[in-house]
Amino acid sequence: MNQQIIDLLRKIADLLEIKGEVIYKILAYRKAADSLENLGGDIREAWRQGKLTEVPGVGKAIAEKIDEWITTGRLEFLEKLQAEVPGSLVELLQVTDLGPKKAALFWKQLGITNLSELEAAARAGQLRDLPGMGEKSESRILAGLEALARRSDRAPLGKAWPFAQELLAYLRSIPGVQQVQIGGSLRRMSATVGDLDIVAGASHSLPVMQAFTGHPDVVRILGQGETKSSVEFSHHLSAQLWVLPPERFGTALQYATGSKDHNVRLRELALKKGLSLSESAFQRPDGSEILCASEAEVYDQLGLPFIPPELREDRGEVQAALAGTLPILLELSDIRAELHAHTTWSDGKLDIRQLADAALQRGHKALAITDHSGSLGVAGGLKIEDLRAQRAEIDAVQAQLGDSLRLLQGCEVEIRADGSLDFPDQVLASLDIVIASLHSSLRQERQQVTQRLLKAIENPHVDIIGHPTGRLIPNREGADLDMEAIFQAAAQHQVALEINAHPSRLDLDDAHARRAIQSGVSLSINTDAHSASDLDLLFFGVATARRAWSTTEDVLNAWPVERLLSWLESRR
Ligand code: DGT
Ligand code: CA
Ligand code: ZN
Repeated sequence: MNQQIIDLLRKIADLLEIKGEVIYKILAYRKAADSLENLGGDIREAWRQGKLTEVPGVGKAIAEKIDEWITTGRLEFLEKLQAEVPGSLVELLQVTDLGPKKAALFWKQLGITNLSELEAAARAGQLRDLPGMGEKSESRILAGLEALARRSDRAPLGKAWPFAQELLAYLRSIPGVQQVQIGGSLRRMSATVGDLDIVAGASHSLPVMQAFTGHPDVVRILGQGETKSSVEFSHHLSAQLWVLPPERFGTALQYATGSKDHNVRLRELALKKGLSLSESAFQRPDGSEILCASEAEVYDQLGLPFIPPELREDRGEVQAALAGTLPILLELSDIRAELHAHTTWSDGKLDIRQLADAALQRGHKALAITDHSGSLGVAGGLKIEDLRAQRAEIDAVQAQLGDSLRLLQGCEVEIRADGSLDFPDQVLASLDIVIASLHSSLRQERQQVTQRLLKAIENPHVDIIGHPTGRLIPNREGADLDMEAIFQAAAQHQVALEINAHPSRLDLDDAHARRAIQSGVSLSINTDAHSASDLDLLFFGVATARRAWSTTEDVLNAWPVERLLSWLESRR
């Protein structure tokens, strides 16, 4: 329900924008959608209590529309709007770099209303002659369409995770359910997930299955059985639920967590011990069973220590477990510092004091204020002249905070298209920490964009490279970088590479982060916070680092703060 209302408001905003409506109206819908998304509670409940207009950004007009939609299941305003602007046009906005202006152009000039018509027109070479287009932008659109097809229906972790939590809470509330856990790629914390896999332990499966298939967001039942059912939800996510007796919960959860390749390894090990392994039990040749109520018992039965789900990708974890060389993985509570965060000095929502309070609340011991440098127009970046006043403010807040939190003055300095940095060296030298990031010209040739990043790594003032590839999940691939060259240079110059924890980035990804570690590069896991709640995204970054076999030693901001500070000091 929440998601449907949020999607509805976003759709209105997109259609208004394609229509060419004044910007403040469009932003009003987006703001309301964001704010409802952050509400944390049930929108229908707020509606029932007549409290919708108390949600920031939800005015009378929008509250009335939500009311009409909940009460009647329809929205006249949207129907009228779709009579003017075809609703299917919003599909086009999923294509990377295709905004509402272009969508409007294609529609008005060529009558394109959906993705397949867009693809046909692009293939026929009809887009290149439109105003503001060209052969290059036409082929970019084709590439975007291909990327979109490739990603198929995989949901980003940041979308699947909160929905799965809702679903787990729902299932836990069903009488007779003793345990419920998420499995599958979501439990392994993959950056995107194909579907949700959930395992419940209950003596009677029928009531649990009925509650599952009867969930209010279910639009289709894909399969229904005694131990397994699967459904599709309104926002394109599907889920399967296994229900087994509690004494078999361990094997079921292990099976459903996967990955498939990891499970194949475990079954091989079981066979060597003369056992077969399935989701319901180990079986001896005589047909008798060994039941496992917990997952740890499954691993124990195979003579293995518990293998954390994030490692279960058949990337050497079973061999390491057998050899007793599994890494002691980094944990969320090991992170002591946020090294990438924005304030009102650029595009952040909080001032320095507010951000510091939010970091303190989350147990951080150090916080770097890293606002954007000036050239990144959209982000309202810092001018060189601003840095002195910002330093004074940081000093003043530091005096208020005392020893509780160490503040650092930093900057997220833009790597320009030619590889030079936005601030001159003597300015960078005055800062406590420097993150260099690419935000534009990501589609340069491999050699050119790699050189750009290498040049930034070689700058003696740069400490961290922010979101190194610039990918955006689900639909913008990162820059075409020679990653091995980047890892070598970063190791040589002792520049850390970021795992940007925002679920739309997770950049470096798990595979790159693992290669980085193997190459002797330090990582920095940062949220790139623009608000207080962004600081909580750290969880996704830590999960990605765990998938990369990361220990505390590999991560700057998991070091004791004194060590981090002396590392920074030694580089100035
Ligand atoms: P996804 O949904 O594409 O992001 O990836 P997973 O890993 O969640 O895979 P999914 O949903 O197809 O299956 C869930 C789990 O079920 C998987 O992680 C392991 C188990 N599984 C599925 N098919 C097989 C199979 O053929 N053999 C074995 N051993 N396990 C399987
Ligand atoms: Ca799955
Ligand atoms: Zn940033």
